[in-house]
Amino acid sequence: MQGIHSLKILFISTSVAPLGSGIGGGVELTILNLSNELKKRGYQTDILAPIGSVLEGQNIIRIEGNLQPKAQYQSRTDLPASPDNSVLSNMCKYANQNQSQYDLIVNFSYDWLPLYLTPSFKTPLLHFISMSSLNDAIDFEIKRVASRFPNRLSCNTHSQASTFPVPEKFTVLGKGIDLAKYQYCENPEDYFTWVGRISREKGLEDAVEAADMTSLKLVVLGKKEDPVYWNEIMMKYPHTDMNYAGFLQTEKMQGILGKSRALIMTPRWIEAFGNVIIEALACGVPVISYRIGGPSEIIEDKVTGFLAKPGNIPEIANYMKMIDQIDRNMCRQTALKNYTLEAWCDRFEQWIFRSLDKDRLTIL
Ligand code: HBI
Repeated sequence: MQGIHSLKILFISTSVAPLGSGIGGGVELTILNLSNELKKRGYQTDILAPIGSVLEGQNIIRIEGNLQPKAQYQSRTDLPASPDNSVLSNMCKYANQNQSQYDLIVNFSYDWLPLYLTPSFKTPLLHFISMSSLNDAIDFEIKRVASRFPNRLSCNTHSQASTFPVPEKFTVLGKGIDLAKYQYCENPEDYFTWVGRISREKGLEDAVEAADMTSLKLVVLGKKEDPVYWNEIMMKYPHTDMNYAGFLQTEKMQGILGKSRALIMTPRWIEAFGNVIIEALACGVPVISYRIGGPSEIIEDKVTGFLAKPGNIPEIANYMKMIDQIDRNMCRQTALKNYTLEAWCDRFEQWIFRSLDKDRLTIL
């Protein structure tokens, strides 16, 4: 669907790290891919992001200030956090002061403040919610936005939406990637991969335990966001056949991921989506994960991978031994059918048009 209105959109990026650092996780790829596809359709996109952000080919407006504490490390009852000279509040202030230059603003940060400020914007402020429910104060603001501004909330999957008090108020967008960037690999080498931010909620230790049980090789890719956690795993599994390949940009990352026998994904939280799952499928790589959150909606059990009972590591290990049963070409075909950038951006456009029409109606 072509962008009929070819609007001017301001993105508010995640506020926990500069874009391109890898600590912004899936949202970095989400913003890059959406912005690229929207520009192809005639839109203009500006991206508000912390100083130090780098995102190829994008128009970034760099904002100074102290980074936001990560929501996944806070407790459910923590009050909204705001450091002094907060980069998030500086981004919100910039957006508010310059809102008349834009047709709409889309917030990608998972925080209380932009949600709370929604009514104070004349230009419609929409929210892409990047994670499952983590905090009561944020949930409350999501509920308030949902009741006053229909169609202002989107997220990745139905299982992510169902973690919030108003699941029916979310537009579920799924995800898409630029499949041309992922090379299909028919004959893998003899190793498995784990790809993600190395932090406790991503559950690397389960995949290492499964590799240890099966004596199968595991290659780990991703930012060492929590070095203490990494060292704990190294101490606990000194003899496991695993190696760390670093945090790599897409081209190099998919070169290693694509040659693996399978991606092992072992989240300890309700993964909102799991970009890396569709990146794996795009390369023909099956995925072994837990039957919870995004993986349970994306992986077709026994067709594009296997789904184990959450936390059941022996089941993960067993599936690693059975992985050759999965047809790698079927994995690639699934990515081509369900996860193209074009289809995802169509859904994003439908969401913003629905929201804008609604707003025009409320203003009229
Ligand atoms: N935490 N407070 C906060 N705000 C964010 O925008 C945020 C986060 N934690 C993780 C995160 N964003 C990104 O890794 C998302 O891709 C999940």
